[in-house]
Amino acid sequence: MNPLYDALIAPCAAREGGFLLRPDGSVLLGYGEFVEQVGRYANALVGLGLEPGDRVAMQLEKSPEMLALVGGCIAAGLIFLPLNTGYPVAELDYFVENSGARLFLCDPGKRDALAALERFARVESLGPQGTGSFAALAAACDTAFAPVARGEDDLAAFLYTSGTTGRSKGAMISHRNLLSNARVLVEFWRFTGADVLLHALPIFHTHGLFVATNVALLAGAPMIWLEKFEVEAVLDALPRATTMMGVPTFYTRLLEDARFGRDVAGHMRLFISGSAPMLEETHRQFEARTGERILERYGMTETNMLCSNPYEGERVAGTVGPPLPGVELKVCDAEGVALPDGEVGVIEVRGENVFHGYWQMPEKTAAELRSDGWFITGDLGVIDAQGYVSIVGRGKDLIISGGYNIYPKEVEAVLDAQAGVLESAVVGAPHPDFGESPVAVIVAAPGAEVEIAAVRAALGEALARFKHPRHFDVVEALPRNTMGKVQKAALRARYGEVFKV
Ligand code: MLC
Ligand code: AMP
Repeated sequence: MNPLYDALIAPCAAREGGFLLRPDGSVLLGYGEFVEQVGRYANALVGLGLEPGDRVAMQLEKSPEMLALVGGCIAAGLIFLPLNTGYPVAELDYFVENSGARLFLCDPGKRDALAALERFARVESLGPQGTGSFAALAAACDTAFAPVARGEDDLAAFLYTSGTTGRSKGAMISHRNLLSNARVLVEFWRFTGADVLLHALPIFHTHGLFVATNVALLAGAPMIWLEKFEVEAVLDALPRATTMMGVPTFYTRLLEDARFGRDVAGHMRLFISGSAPMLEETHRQFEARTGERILERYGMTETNMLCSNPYEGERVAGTVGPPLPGVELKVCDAEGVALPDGEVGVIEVRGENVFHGYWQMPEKTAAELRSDGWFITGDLGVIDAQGYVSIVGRGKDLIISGGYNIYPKEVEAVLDAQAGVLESAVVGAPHPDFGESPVAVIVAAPGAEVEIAAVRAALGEALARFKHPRHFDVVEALPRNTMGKVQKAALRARYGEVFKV
């Protein structure tokens, strides 16, 4: 038994036609080719001496090859660790070292620049169309591979997620976590082999990899495979799709294009949004323009999907719907005691979907995952009389930009280390395209001058581009309360309009 292989990959061998399609409907990768590629990659991974439970880190452009590599890891009983393509080497260092990965795979063009990672792991490259050193190894391998036996609670993936304090944490995700959630979603959202899913999300995160790809594989639904979200390509592909998943920025960008309307979208069975809050106004505009109601759902790296507006019942803008089948959810006080409906509190969740803790961080795990299985999400929510959940804020100090999470602490640490900076505070401000974007508020050291150009350059070395503040301000002092704590709410109010168009 290998739960994910048996449910997601093995059935592909009996499927006809294309698994990944180009926007014009032609086949990019057939189901049969996918299974063969998975087999080859699994043989190559084993050939490198990797053993069940070993970690394989990868920073790869979105490609059929990367999907097959994930499949190869599953088949070989390895734990895969996909990494955002925007991370510079300074961030990659940490992930590869912390995870104890034995193998790191990168794009062939980045191989030399990432040689420093050889301190921690073997480094191989994998590019499109059979390029890269790993592809060469795999080309010499057999396509037949007997999947390594795994139990439901064996780990399948680590996804790194930042925290309010300190470094990123590796969320340990098991076969059961992924499969139970995929099964629920296929049924809840009525996915079948007759669907064609438009896939324009990155595949290094929960949304694009687990929600979209696992659902498509389980349902036997092909995917129109776009390397990234681009309005032009999406408009091109929509007529051949039945469903699409996206972050709110996808939908606001589509609405900005006058060509987007009933003609291109009216035939769609389902549009799903998540990863960040969608404005009620966007829901309304979308319905007025297309006649379709976006189905909004709520999830997290640590838990996969938690809540969803209904497929058939009322989809209520501004809510994320009731908890999904199999997910227990309560809105609590700080001690985890459930509050009455209608009161705002911290959302806690429990179920087969909830992860196994943070890799080698027992204290952080204990602080967020209670011993009775309840996970403290850090999101603030309220449940209405119909059982619909609304996310009304975040207890955690998190900014979500275009569906990517940014923890201010990480950015502040880089800012504080710059010459002439005494201290800094980073807050999110509403942004018309990304939903939210970070603003850096900097206090100069006495007598010093802060050079914003130098600060930007330092950010470029240290952090992925999407985490960079898009507005900087140098001030005399940060607002503080009587306890000396920086009043971020006051800063959010002060900078609330900086990105308004
Ligand atoms: C790219 N950039 C971003 C950005 N994405 N900056 C801030 N926020 C983002 N999300 C940078 C680029 O590096 C570029 O830098 C500049 O912004 C403009 O790029 P762009 O061409 O406008 O961006 P684009 O490449 O089109 O990307 C925007 C996007 C993309 C929204 C299409 O970010 C995206 O696909 N987001 C989806 C994220 C996602 O899948 N999240 C799911 C997480 S799982 P420069 O140097 O040119 O200025 C999760 C759980 C759950 O949250 O519930 O699902
Ligand atoms: P991540 O850690 O990247 O998985 O991001 C998870 C976080 O995204 C959640 O804790 C929420 O704060 C947020 N999120 C996801 N979906 C929604 C949604 N539909 N509405 C509001 N916030 C969301």
